[in-house]
Amino acid sequence: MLKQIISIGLIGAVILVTIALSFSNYSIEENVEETDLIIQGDVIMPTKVSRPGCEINDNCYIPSQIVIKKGKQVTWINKDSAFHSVTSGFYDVPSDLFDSGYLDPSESYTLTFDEVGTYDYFCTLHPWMNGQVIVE
Ligand SMILES: [Cu+2]
Repeated sequence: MLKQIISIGLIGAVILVTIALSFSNYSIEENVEETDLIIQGDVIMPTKVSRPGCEINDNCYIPSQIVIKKGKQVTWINKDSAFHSVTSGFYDVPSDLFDSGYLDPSESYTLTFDEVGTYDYFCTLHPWMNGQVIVE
């Protein structure tokens, strides 16, 4: 009888530890994803995005979505050999908030975002190039 109680207790403890571990693993994965999203840095226009295809994996701008705090800057860098732009809105519906003009290869463009919001942008030369800045 005592053995049964002990073994039931042990099984219960093993189940509890397993549940606790699976929860802790889950929260670690969540943290990694959040860290990936919160990037206080640059957005790159990589090579070959002047041809369609980058939109399939949403990497015409890398990262295509950047989350920053209010008042922070974002710097875009053109690492391609073609011209690109960072222009607010969508190709069909530009929003006139900002426009880098044509960025030469290796040229960069920096904006400061003082207002909370979601800012979509695109490249005026390549309609498939889309990105988003989220200001919190
Ligand atoms: Cu472009």
